[in-house]
Amino acid sequence: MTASASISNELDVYAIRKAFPILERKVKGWPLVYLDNAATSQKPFAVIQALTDYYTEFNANIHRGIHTLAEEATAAFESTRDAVRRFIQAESREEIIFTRGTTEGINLVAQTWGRKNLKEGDEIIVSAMEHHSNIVPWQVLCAEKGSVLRVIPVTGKGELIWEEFEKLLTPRAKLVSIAHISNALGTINPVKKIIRKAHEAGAIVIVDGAQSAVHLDINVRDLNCDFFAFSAHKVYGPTGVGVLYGKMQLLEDMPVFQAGGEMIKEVSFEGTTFNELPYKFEAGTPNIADTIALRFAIEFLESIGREKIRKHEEELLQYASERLMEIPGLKIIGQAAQKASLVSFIVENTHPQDLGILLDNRGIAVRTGHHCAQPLMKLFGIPGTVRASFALYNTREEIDELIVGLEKAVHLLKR
Ligand code: 7TS
Repeated sequence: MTASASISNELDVYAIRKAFPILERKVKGWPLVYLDNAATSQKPFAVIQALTDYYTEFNANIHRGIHTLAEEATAAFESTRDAVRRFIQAESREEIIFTRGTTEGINLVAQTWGRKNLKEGDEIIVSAMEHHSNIVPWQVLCAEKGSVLRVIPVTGKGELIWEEFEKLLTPRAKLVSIAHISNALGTINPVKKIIRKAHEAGAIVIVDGAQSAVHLDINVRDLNCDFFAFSAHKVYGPTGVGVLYGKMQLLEDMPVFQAGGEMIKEVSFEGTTFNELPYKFEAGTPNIADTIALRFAIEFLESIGREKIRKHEEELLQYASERLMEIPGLKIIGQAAQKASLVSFIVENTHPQDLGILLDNRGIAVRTGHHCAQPLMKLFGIPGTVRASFALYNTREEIDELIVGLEKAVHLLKR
């Protein structure tokens, strides 16, 4: 590949690729073409090195030790909180709660804010394009509290039906939990507008930012969301750590989530007082190494610049969408006007899984299946799709490889 083939004058994708050691590897004799970034992104060397540095140089438990290693580990851990605050433009570091990921963040809100504030007959609004982790925690809560789950329908293009959303905003609606970007369709939902409308109706809003934190410049203050959850592993960081942002007042009024060490101020058998924010929600020894490494992922993104990345990913999306249409019988599922850089598709008379296996035989990694969005697949009347999702290190040539792989796979399957 040559630098002149770069699709963007601004982002040097070939230089960026060098920061990701895994992109050097071969799969089944072919150079890896990694197009499963919506599931998890690959990690730059700086993130991998941060993990090694922690374990080789200052592994210690945090917050309680007075020795040097404990102080160094605590400082590194807490510096990630500052980096996250900056990354999502929250007002204060106390509003940044470390979790295991988006799923845990949503469950935390359901089990604390939800348990305290919802009662029988109250309504929770989600959309038809949610990931299971933004459906099931609410179903569990509804079963416990007698609350009701309402669903905003989507159009054939994969956009929310705004009038239906407005109709759902009755005085019974207490909470809206919505994906910023659909992992199955790529739709970017108008969350700022949704938040404004929901607030007018007296409901709070949780934004599931699992897919958006990596693609969009997030400003929780501008969005005015009440909660925002995302996972480190989808923003070039490690697995096993995530973030829940919550507005200070809401977090302060919420009961505790898990109980144990760290989240207490003082314990006695007569009664226990709880720690301040954010520690009130961080019981037990956290995932220290991965949290420390998350800062390096954020700094990596910041060093390149969000705008450059957005432009590059947009070009990839446009190029992939155009080229995919060359495949006879291919249909793109999700044609929203505002889309992130992923394409879900089906090809007539072929099964997504067969296509995925044949692509893997050429080193091309895509996701196939229902993408943890079974209700959405049912709505479209399909068992699943093939999903190619792009990251800042993907190239136009890789999309060409995908097209060749698909042409060959379709030819083989239709024979
Ligand atoms: N919400 C959305 C919109 C997601 O895409 C995902 C993960 C989650 C929540 C859950 O995130 P986790 O980090 O807690 O697991 N999405 C995907 C995917 O599309 N393929 O694999 C995981």
